[in-house]
Amino acid sequence: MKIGLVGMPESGKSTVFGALTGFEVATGYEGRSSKANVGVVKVPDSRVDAMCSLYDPKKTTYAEITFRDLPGGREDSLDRAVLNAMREVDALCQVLRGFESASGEPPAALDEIIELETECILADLQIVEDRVARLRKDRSDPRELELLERLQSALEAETPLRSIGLGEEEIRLISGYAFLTLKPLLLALNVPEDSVAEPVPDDLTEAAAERGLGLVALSGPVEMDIAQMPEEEQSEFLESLGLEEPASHRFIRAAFDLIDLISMLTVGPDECRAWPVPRGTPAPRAAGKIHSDIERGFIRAEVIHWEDLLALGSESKCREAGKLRVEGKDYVVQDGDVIHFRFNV
Ligand SMILES: Nc1nc2c(ncn2[C@@H]2O[C@H](COP(=O)(O)OP(=O)(O)OP(=O)(O)O)[C@@H](O)[C@H]2O)c(=O)[nH]1
Ligand SMILES: [Mg+2]
Repeated sequence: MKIGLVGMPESGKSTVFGALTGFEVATGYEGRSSKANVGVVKVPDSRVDAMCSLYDPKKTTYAEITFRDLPGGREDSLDRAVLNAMREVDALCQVLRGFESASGEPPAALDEIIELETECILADLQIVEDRVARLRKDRSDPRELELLERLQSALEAETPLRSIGLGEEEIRLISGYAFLTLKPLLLALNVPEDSVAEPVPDDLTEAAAERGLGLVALSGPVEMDIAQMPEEEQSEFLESLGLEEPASHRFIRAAFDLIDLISMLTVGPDECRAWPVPRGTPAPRAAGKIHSDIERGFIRAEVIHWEDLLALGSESKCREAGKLRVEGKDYVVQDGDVIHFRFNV
């Protein structure tokens, strides 16, 4: 799953990318190359940590997501190459400049939200108009034409496609177009280091709520410092700020939630691990994430909710207490399920 960091030039995308990945990346003028940075990030998960406290496993594996730091484009707008790179990712995070720019411009995050939205709407509209014109001419697919005409009126009314309540089947039908305004979007306000503890301005909270978008505030440079501290120092530093965890952790989890994945857990003395699976996945297909043999020979899934396992302390205690469920092939895996799959080889 790939998530693209997008936004206006100099909004701090590369700085935020560095904070998330711990990579040293070029920022500012040096970062202005056309090459995109790519990095894999572990999704912090307190459920995995809790399982590790029970099993003390040799190995711990978290879910992962891939971030791409996309270039910002021209001085004041996004060019076509950037828009095309945005089409290739599964979800978008828009980094908003919350600090005064090098040339002394005050932050204008609300304008940035509206500008990116407008550019994405125009880009999608162009695709829809071209396709509608073609379908009207050759009359090959009346069903698609009808749907695209609906999309066209929404876009003409400046509504992003993610807000018009498309059904699953409709989304499948148009998936090939990779519409930008249909991609899940998360807003990340990159605030100055001295205002990390301040609340997000009301106009931004409202703009996010109106659009049904998530909004996380973080300071790229502060998060980068935290990411590079030794662990003990990290918790002391966070405590001194009155924070329980780095903002980057909240941001990564919010980004993970964007792509509609849930996590099932596997546990044992060898490994405790989170496995991302799409919401709604039946048990055998989820088992196939671990190994195709387990899917093929699937017999049953033994399922404990991670909180029950943590509270009771062992699988046998859960079994005694009736907290271990035996589920068949129609069972739909739930977020936080600890699962043992039984299978024939
Ligand atoms: N004061 C301050 N400066 C920041 C902050 N975040 C980034 N900067 C600076 O702003 C400039 C732009 O940051 P980048 O991370 O390169 O921004 P970008 O969005 O990747 O820029 P482009 O890729 O050129 O579009 C750099 O000089 C950063 O050091 C911040 O939170 N506070
Ligand atoms: Mg950059």
